[in-house]
Amino acid sequence: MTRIVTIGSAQMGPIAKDEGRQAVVQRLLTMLRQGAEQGCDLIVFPELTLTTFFPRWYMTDPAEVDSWFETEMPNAATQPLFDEARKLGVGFYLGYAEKVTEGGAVHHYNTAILVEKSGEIVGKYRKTHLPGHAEFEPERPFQHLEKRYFEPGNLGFPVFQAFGGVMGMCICNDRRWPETYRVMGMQGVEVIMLGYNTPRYFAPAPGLNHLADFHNHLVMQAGAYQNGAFVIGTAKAGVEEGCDLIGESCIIAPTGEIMAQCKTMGDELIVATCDLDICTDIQKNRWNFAGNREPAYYGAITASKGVVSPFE
Ligand code: CDT
Repeated sequence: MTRIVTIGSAQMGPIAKDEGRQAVVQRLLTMLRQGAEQGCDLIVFPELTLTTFFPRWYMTDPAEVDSWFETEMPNAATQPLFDEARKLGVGFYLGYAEKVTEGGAVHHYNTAILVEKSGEIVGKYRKTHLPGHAEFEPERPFQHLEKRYFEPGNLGFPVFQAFGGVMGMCICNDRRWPETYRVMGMQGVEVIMLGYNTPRYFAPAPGLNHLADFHNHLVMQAGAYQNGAFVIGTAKAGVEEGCDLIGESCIIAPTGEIMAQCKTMGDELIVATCDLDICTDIQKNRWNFAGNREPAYYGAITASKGVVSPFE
């Protein structure tokens, strides 16, 4: 029996600061329906899909900060997306800002969920590698305050049995870290979904700006090949509230090859037919982790957070 999953990457153009969640959900519904027409089983939406990328603004009023977060999912604004998914039989990955009370304390996470064709939530991931800074930095043309508004995720990198395969998620900056892919690779992941909001201007090292698109694909293609998994990368693209976000959303095969790529900087759906048995072939016959890895020598990866020089 073949394991074919038809997957869409639903890139979004900019979301204005005053664009309400209901209007955004209408845009998502349009692409969900396009996906159904093109035979999609699953559609991947971007990071923080429901609003503009609010961490670019410094806020001190907790109520204002909380206005960007969802306290339940689905909720009134997103219920139509879940209803349409069930009606059409098309699942989705959705990124959003999550406010939750757990263990008697309030937490804020940059979260993604996986929703099956039934409309049920079958997986949740909370962003681990938070980029940016926690305090106002006046020298920046725009802020990137993810370290102020979110805690690092507390779920690790779980994988889920869904859509006939082994599914994993990460979010934006996570894609730059090889550990993200490998921890899922060690669980036999077959499809890694990720949404991103990537400003073309990187304040800490602007000399890298002209390579932003290259680095985007470089890390995702490497992660796909090295773990024998499909990687679906979905951008929020274009000039959003004056901030230029890269696009080039894509669907990458377990060989590392790009199967489909967005051509615009707006709302655009790309689709690829993904044969999950290609993952099995590459995982078993190219890599065979059990036969070839040497974990006794990998301890430095988890022993410390930063570099430990053997020369000091
Ligand atoms: N959203 C997100 O994680 N963006 C980062 C860029 C952060 S620049 C401070 C990324 O890796 O694309």
